[in-house]
Amino acid sequence: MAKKLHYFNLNGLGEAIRYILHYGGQKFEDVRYDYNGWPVKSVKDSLPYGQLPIYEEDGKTLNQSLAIARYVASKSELLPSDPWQQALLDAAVHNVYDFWSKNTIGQYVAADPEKKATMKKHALEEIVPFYFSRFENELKSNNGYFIGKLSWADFVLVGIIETANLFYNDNIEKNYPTVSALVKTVHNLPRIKEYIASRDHYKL
Ligand SMILES: N[C@@H](CCC(=O)N[C@@H](CS)C(=O)NCC(=O)O)C(=O)O
Repeated sequence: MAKKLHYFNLNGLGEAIRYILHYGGQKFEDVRYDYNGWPVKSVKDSLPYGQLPIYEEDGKTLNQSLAIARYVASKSELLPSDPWQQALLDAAVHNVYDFWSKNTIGQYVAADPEKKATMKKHALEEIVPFYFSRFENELKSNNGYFIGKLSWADFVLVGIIETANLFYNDNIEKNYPTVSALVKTVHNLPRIKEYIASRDHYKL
């Protein structure tokens, strides 16, 4: 079964999918595009909605990072069978994406240094505390995970934290011990550890 993930040579919305595939021992081709050389017109024009990530399997194509992550999670034993637990995880990943969208990272990247500093301050002092105090409570009351055991939503949270840390050059989870512990747990999973040791050092 030929599987391919197309994304930038960055963590972004692709890293959780890579983690989930590696965690489940799913063989896939990790196709990466240079973020700074984007857009490559011929590639962009070939994408269903002009954006990455894209997942391919047996000639079929899927877009939308959360749909891809959820699908590959179902093959990596990271999606529970109980519909209520599935719904809790869907809510969790949307909460994580809501956090990320509040950061308006496209505007941040394009901003001058002064504006960048203001935006980063707002993110670290307003957006992160609002969401991370909630993530912290949710994880703390569920044995350190979103639903009491490792699931795809945990990977989505860790992927977004890494992305925010790359853009802000910070460690946004530092004041949230249960969130920090989850990041460490995920990084220490044997197949994830092996993948991290082999991957590029991401830079913007
Ligand atoms: N809702 C989509 C958003 C995808 C998205 O924003 N992709 C960005 C990278 S993170 C992209 O392809 N940017 C390049 C472009 O729009 O040309 C998803 O979750 O997959």
